[in-house]
Amino acid sequence: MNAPTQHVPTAGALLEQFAGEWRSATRHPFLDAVRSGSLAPEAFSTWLVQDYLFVADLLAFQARLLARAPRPAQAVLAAGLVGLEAELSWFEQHAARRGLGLEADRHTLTQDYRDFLRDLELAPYGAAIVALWALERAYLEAWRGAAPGAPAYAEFVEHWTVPAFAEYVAGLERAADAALGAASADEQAQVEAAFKDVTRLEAAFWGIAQPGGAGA
Ligand code: HMH
Repeated sequence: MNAPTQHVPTAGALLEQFAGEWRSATRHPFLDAVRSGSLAPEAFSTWLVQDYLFVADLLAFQARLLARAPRPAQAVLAAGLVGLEAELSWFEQHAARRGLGLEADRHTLTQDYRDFLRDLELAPYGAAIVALWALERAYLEAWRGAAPGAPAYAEFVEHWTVPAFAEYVAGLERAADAALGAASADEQAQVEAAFKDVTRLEAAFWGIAQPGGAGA
């Protein structure tokens, strides 16, 4: 009856614990320029090609994560994989329409993100599912902040803010919370490190089309 409330870590608590980092991951001059229309089309194209390469790497990461996920998390991860494959097709259609080639080399930042996802395959499942949730949630919040977007970019902003995407992110959060509830202190530390790494990588990625390449 008088037992102390046990502290169960949640994914949502990380957003407050690392509020400054989260802000950097979800607000950026690139997104402001998408909203206002001041973004040069070439800069958007550069970013778009690198994001396509990122999504291809994310698909590989998520396929391996699904293979080691606990039974209750399989549905959201499997649906997410189908969604990522469709997302690649969507990028390919838009690239064709813009006359863009997608066979570009990876930018240093895209390669860094790929290496991070590779390393997560050796980390505890909890750290990996929290990282996946965090990177999808950051993307959703970032694009919500750019809504509705200047006419040239509005269809992209809409695509990345649809309710189905928000529901997917909520499903990932449930899977992340389930993993956190069972995490040891050591795993919890790895979760926090992975979360912070995601915020750093997301923040840098928005600057990928800047002259000089934002941290490249
Ligand atoms: C950089 N983060 C980045 N790109 C994306 N497409 C997502 C997250 C969401 O899939």
